Amino acid sequence: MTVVQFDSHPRKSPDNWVAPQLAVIVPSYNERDNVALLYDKVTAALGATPFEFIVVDDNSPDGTSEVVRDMARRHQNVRGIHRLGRRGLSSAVVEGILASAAPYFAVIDADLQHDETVLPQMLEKAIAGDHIVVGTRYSGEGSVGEGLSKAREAGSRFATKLSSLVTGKALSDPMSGFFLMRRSVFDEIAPSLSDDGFKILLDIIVSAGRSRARQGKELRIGEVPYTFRPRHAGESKMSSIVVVQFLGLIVSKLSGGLLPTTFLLFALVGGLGVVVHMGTLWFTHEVLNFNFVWSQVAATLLAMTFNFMLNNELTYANKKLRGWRYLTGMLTFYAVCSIGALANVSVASWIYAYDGQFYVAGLLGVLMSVVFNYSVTKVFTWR
Ligand SMILES: Nc1nc2c(ncn2[C@@H]2O[C@H](COP(=O)(O)OP(=O)(O)O)[C@@H](O)[C@H]2O)c(=O)[nH]1
Ligand SMILES: [Mg+2]
Repeated sequence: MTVVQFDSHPRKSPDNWVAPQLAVIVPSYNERDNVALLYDKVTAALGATPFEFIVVDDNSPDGTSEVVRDMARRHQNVRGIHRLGRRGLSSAVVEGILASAAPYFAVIDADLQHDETVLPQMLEKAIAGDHIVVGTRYSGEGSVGEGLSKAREAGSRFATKLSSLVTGKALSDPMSGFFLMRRSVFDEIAPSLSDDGFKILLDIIVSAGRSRARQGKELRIGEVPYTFRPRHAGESKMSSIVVVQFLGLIVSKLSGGLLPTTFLLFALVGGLGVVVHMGTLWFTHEVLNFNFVWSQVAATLLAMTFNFMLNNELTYANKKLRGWRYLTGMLTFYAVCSIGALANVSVASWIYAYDGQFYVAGLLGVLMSVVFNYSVTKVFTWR
């Protein structure tokens, strides 16, 4: 009988296995030159605390996942989650947390902007009773340091004010991407987190606050200041699109989650589409002297195309269609919007016959088609 040789270096039985106390979750996109360095720094910072290191990479073109696999061959506490066909910071973080096993987890950026040496202090605070411990860039000794440009610093302060509005807590840095928390608290709220966007902490604080309030308990949040560093290698993925998505998240949370962020962005894009439509109509009809029907056709086509492209970039940035699917997506979008327009006209006429006020009927018709277009394209276009 032949014995199958799996490996030239047979594995030892895991007698010396120590369960991790902390899971370090690292979302990454094009961070090839940062992840290994971060691992070494975290290892040094955590000393004897057993931890697992989970990198969630969205198929970075620079090959971050290969680097992570190589690290995992050399260190038993490293694992990579390699996601295909998906993009997005929040969903990456959620997936990494759910794949971990430790009773506490920390989320830290791969680019070395967050100071890993405060991790033990954050863990101590969580063990002592805080539900969430936030690494903060502003209060106490922490400062923005050299990490943010002036414009981003101002934007960040404004966002901080806005967020205290939705969280109802005076936190110094709710925009932080650096935090540590108890896994059990996260599990309570995981299903209610929105998986699009860049600002997962804000979402967690709002959801955990509500969940604990329902149980008549308080959410205890601790803060540990640190100096924000400049990014090590590579580029930032933060963009103006992220800012608009963030404002969408704020309004969505103010509505108690009733209006999803994607719906708000979809409606915003629709509003801009009306402007494009009226502009084109004016230009083709008044300037080019097309007859009204052709002007209206041109305006409708242009506005739908504009809406499709903008929704693909902004509303569904995490599910962006490309290549062949971009074309089929555009066709389904046209089809759905045409039915939406019919629904709009019939609902509006029906209400008009009943109520007789043109603006009430007109607005309800528009609302009807926005809700229709949103719900149907969510299923058929951006699946
Ligand atoms: N998995 C994943 N990670 C991301 C994505 N976008 C950003 N990241 C990671 O999230 C962290 C923060 O992003 P960064 O671009 O540095 O944002 P900034 O610090 O606000 O400029 C970094 O570790 C990025 O690699 C994404 O779409 N998917
Ligand atoms: Mg960064």
